[in-house]
This record gives sequence, C-alpha cells and structure tokens, in this order.
Amino acid sequence: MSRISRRQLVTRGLTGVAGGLGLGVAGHLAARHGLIPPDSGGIYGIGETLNYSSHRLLMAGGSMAREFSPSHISPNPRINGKPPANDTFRSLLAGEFASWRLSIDGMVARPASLSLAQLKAFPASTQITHLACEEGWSYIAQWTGVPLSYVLNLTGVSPQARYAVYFSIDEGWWDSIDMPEALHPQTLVTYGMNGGDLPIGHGAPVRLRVPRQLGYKSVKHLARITLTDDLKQFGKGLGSAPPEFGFAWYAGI
Ligand SMILES: Nc1nc2c(c(=O)[nH]1)N[C@H]1C(S)=C(S)[C@@H](COP(=O)(O)O)O[C@H]1N2
Ligand SMILES: [Mo]
Repeated sequence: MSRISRRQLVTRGLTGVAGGLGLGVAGHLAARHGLIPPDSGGIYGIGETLNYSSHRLLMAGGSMAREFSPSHISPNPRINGKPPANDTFRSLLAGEFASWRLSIDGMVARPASLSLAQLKAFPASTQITHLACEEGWSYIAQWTGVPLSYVLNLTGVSPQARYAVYFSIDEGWWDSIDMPEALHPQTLVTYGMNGGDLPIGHGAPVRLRVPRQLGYKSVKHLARITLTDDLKQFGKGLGSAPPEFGFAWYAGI
C-alpha cells in the first residue's frame, strides 16, 4: 500500500485503486492524502469519498467554473429561501447595513472585522457564472465582490488551516469549503449582482459565491468566516448543515 504514490493515485484514480486493491486500501490512501470529506461516515460515504477525491486529484483544485457573456444573464433569477427572520437582520437592514461586519477569525494571523465599505474599497472582481440549485433549476448572473483569497491574504492563513467555515446571519445556514476552494480565484465575497447591490432575496448585504459547487454552498447574508483544521467541532461534525439533511458536503459540479 505504501508504495502507491500521490502521482499513481492521480493516474489511476482512487476508484482504480479501490477496484484493484480493495476499498480498505483505497480508504487508507484517501485518508493519508487528506481526501476524505467530513460527511463520509454515512451510507453514501464511499461514493462521497470517491467523488471528492477524484475532483481534487484530477483537477488539483485549479479548474475554473465556466464564465458567460452578458447576453447569457438570466432575466428572472429565481430566489430560494427567505431572508433571515431575526432581529439582528431586521436592525441591520433598517440601518442599510452600515453596522454590518464580516468577522474573520480562527486559524488566521490577524483576525478582522470588515465593513461593507471596506470590502468595496478592495480591488473588485466580477464574474458571470451559473448558480445551480440541487432542486434542478438554475440561472446565470453577474456577481461582483472581492475574491475570498484576497481577504484571506490580508488576514494571513495559518499553515494548519484546512477549511473555511462560514455562517449566515440566518442561524441554520452555515457551510464550509476546503482551502483549495477557499483560495480559488472564483470564490467571491459578493456584494453586487447584475450591476447593482446584492438584492435582499439573493443574500444582502454579502453572500459567498462558490461557483464550482451547487447553489447551497453559496450561503446568503454572510456574517462570519472562521478557518479551522477540524470540522468535528461544528454542528453535527459533518462539515456543514446540508449533510445533516442528506445532501453532500462536497457539491462540486
Ligand atoms: N442564508 C441562506 N443561504 C442560502 C439559502 C437560504 O435559504 N438561506 N438557500 C441556498 C440554496 S438551496 C440555493 S440553491 C441558493 C439560491 O440562491 P438564490 O436565492 O440567489 O437563487 O442559495 C443558497 N444559500
Ligand atoms: Mo438549492
């Protein structure tokens, strides 16, 4: 088993290793190379591990989500879910988000608390990408914001950090991504949509856009991002809220 290198894993894939040597061996290899997703314990465990590990090995975290031209922007983007029904959100909204802050903490060198004005003063990035809901509908929109990698370079990332966990003002909504996804150039701390401010329904004042994964990873009404090396301490330890309801933690498209 120890003679299988990462390079051989890339050429044969974990599926190939599993087929040739058995799932037990494949599991050990996946664990050693950090390729086990946090929700791998359940009935879909093996499938989730093969899916996540093959994406990470084959694309090494670097593939790009397709970007579209302005003529592809959907005229009536659908809204999924309701704005947070709590006092925190109501009072932030009443103050036009002037007192909203994005907290960044955990395994960073310099924790930060950023206002909307501060985010907007950073170099902006714009993308026209597809948001696909697991329910089967989708739309294309233009998104404007700051790459998460830019913000994390400001705060400094501890070498031990393995995941970015992010939380909505809406308390049930939280998720996480691995560091290749967090530092990917298209992962965007998004405050603008289709040329204007991000509408309430689409996640004002700020949502995280993760265009290489299904829509539920793009958490709306962002409040906090924390870097960690251990997802077990959050919720039921499955990496995010969706796996608690039967959806995959890794939702790569
Ligand atoms: N806070 C919060 N984030 C959320 C949701 C939500 O209801 N609340 N819905 C998720 C789901 S399932 C999808 S498909 C997308 C939908 O984004 P949209 O409302 O811009 O279409 O947002 C995701 N992020
Ligand atoms: Mo969704």
